[in-house]
Amino acid sequence: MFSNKESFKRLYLKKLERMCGKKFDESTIRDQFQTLGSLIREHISQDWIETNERYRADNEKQVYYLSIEFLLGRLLGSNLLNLGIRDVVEEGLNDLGIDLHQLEEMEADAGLGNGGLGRLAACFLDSLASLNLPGHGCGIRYKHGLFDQKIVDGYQVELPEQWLRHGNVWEVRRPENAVEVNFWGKVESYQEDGKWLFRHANGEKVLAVPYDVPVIGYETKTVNTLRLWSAEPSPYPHTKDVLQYKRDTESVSEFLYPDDTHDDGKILRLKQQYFLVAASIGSIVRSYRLKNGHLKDFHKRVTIHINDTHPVLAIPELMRILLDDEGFSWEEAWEITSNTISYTNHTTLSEALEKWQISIFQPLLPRIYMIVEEINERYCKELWSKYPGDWQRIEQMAIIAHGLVKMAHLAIAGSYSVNGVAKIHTDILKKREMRLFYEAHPEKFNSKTNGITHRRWLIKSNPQLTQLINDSIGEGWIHEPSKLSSLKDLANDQSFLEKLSKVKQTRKQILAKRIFEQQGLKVDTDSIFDVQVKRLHAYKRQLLNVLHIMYLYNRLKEDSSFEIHPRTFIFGAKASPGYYYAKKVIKLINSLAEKVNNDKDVREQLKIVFLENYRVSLAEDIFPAADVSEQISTASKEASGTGNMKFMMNGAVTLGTLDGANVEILEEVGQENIFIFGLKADDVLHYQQHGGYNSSEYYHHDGRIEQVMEQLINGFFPNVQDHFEPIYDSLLVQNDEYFVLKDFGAYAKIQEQVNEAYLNRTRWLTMSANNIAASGYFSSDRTIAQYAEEIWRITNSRVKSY
Ligand code: 26V
Repeated sequence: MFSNKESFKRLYLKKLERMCGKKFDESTIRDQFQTLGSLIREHISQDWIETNERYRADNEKQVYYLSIEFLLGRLLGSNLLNLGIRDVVEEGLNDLGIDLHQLEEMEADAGLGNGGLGRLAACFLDSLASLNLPGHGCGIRYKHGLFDQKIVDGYQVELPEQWLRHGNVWEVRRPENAVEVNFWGKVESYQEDGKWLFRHANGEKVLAVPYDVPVIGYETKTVNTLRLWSAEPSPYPHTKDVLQYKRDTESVSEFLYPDDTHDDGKILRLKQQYFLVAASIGSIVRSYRLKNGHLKDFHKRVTIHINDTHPVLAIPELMRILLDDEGFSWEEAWEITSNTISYTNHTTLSEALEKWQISIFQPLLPRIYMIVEEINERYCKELWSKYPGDWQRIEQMAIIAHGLVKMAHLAIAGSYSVNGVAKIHTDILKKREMRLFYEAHPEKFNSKTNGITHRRWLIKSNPQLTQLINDSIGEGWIHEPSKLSSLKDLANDQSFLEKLSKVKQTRKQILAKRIFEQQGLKVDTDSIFDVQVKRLHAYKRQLLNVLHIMYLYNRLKEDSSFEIHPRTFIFGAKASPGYYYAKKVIKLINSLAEKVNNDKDVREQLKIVFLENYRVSLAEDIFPAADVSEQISTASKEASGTGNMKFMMNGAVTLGTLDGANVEILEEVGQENIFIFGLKADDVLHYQQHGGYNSSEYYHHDGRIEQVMEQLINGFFPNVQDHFEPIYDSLLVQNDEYFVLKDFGAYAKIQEQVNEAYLNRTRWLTMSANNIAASGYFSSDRTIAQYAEEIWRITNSRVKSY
């Protein structure tokens, strides 16, 4: 069908008429997009069926990746790329007068995630399929993804996201595979063959209906599945108020929760977590049973990975099935379960570690709670025999304590592997947050540094750079990203550097055009594009960046001898709707942008852009255009970061603290190709434990800091007088929890070095080339190969390549 453009055109036109019921001349761009999407889905259906048949026939071990978020973005471009049919399609469409880029713009982002955690899950799916590994995603088909952000008068306004408005061309609804999920009700005990058994009775039933999305591997016949569950009313509702029941059930998969909110007490969030788990495990067990009859060897053929603690109820749910439905003893069930589940931790921030009040948990999930209680009791007993008399330690490690169920403790107790997402992150877990658990089960702990799929984040999003790399070192790096290291030999080759510079310039122009179209702002593509895009959070310290820009502004205004290379500071960030402080920082960035961009004294040198509605599809235009990658979190707080890797792969130079994966970026690229500054993780941990930091000293002893701090409250921002007092207070009254003022001096100094390095054009381009050359390690193919070998113990099955 896609072997040559003539046959593609013929089939495309036929499909369009059949699907849309109109002649091509009358079709809209949306019709044309839908037609292309369904044609591709049909095209891969044979491989999809065969992949599933192969997995069934071979009966090899499978991994199921359970995640409350999958931040997929758009799929048309990456599917065309992975299928190797982009050129044929583009040319065929051109003949018909259709611009493929325009069609791509028709696709809504599948924004079923908040940020790093959800995007990591999406990258992992791409790598699993591309490495021909039997791995499937299980998630929730939220009706509304992460909110759309509008900036009105400098403030963030949230609008409900509507990605399903025009349907989703990639999904296949499979009502025949629906699973019933029970909430509320009570536990009944009964006797059978002299044995006491339990069952969940009078539950409120929610029907989980799967929508399957094909996950297409790169240049391979493997097509894996992402199964997204949608909540619907059961056809037999056992209730009088049917309308209310319908609303209640559908609300379970209606909205993605924005993170950074304190979820404690939000019953709907717990419902979502159990819904995902019960539906996924139900369907995994069903298909396993069909094939194998009994579940005795379940853990030998199935491994279930939980992405953070959100799906941790997989542990008691699997126990419930094994005990109540399959009749295993507790010991047998525990042996199977604890050898099936593996767990990744994604944060050390204590406020982000999930805990649920028993008063919420128990009535909603009575049988599951009973099982968690039993797990807790046995776990505490086991600890007691390991640490006799050390009740303080056991109290700290208990799964249930002080009226709370601690989800991370359950995850560690019930899994065979616990991993952090970067070396430094895993070290901090072992040393601090999870020290007692590491002491008790050192064999479970391991580290898997995150990665990103180079297919989306380089080949698809930056075809210009891809072409240059191919022309320079061949195409071997595409299947083996570590081969990007060959570019090192060209990092001092003037003609290569010239071409690299041209690519960057082209990409800056593309972004500049978008900025102009979106916000009517002209930016200078000869200026340094200095970019910070990520969720807005105090620990990520967008504020440090802003205060430094204020300082530059002051210097430029006051000191006529002060010169810098022109800079465009670009921000993109969503703040959680209830996160007061983060929203203030967004307003501050926009207020500063208005001031700076309209000041004719500085606007040649400084420009600030806040890009509205940061999301995957926008990110694909941002990373390729960046010169400087801002990764300035308070050391120890950012578990890994993955944006840092996307920037690096596109030739931006990192300006960062020794935090998360920045540490490994430094190791890979070498210190002459990165700008590192500020407090180290150990310093931060030391201050947190022993005190000794007084932010007001920095305020009083550094004139630059005093000036910018005063400007937050003295009318410098004329229309928003006093609005930034909360920020001022967080830095002074609350003693600057994230060490912004402490790191200010070091940050300003390293920014001077960035400026200087950029002035030496060859030096800068060499740094940029070295970053691309060293980025292969951060391909998620490497990460997934490590998970497959060291945690899941799965291998790639026999497979045909194209
Ligand atoms: C959640 C919450 C909820 C309560 C209030 C504060 C707070 C702060 C952060 C979070 C997010 C936790 C999970 C998460 O998204 N972690 C991110 O995972 C990425 C993939 O591993 C990693 O690159 C990021 O560094 C990490 O923040």
